[in-house]
Amino acid sequence: MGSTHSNNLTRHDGHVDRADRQRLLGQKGVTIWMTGLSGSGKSTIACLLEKMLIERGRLVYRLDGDNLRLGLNKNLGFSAEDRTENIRRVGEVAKLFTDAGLIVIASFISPYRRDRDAVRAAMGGGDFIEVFVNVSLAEAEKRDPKGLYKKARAGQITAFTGVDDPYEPPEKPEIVLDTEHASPDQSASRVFDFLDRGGYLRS
Ligand code: ADX
Repeated sequence: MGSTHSNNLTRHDGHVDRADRQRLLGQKGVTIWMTGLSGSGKSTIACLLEKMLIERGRLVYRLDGDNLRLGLNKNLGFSAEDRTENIRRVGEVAKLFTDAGLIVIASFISPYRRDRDAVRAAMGGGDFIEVFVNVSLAEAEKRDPKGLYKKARAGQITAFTGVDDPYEPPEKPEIVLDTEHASPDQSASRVFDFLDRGGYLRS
């Protein structure tokens, strides 16, 4: 590895730690990782959950695929390599925000199991809650909120997840949301209850 890479570095701890920040905020840092097809409802549920948590007086921050691809990840496309790098970077951001004591809601297609598992492995036990936002391809395609499935079927977008690119569902997610049969509000409430019961909403 060349000299521009991570050689000769020493971690430097300050005088304040995560427990101090969590006490200050009255909550526990955690990352809620929502994975699923485009059009599954990830962003809709994330926004509702964010609102519920703010109304409860909790500090939450949303990381969303489309949004981060406009900034931090604007140099990445949709090849398998770029998706892996997208998730790696976002995972590192989520880890930092979790250490800051925030409740992070990350919504990314994150189609590869190994990429999601790598984020989980990098985070502390209980810090990563995987939420499978489950919908059939037929239903996602029927919703097609951004008109992207139509474009993918017409060959105007290639490597579109579910059409001509893979999606690997989680094997052991903490939560499965069935967005074909539950409303976005019901799905957001389920995640909220999981956090509440798990003690994340107090320090
Ligand atoms: S991921 O696969 O790397 O996790 P991410 O969640 O960041 O994807 O971004 C997905 C969003 O990018 C979709 O919601 C859609 O709006 C847009 N998009 C554009 N091209 C593609 C594509 N080929 N496959 C999937 N999503 C795409």
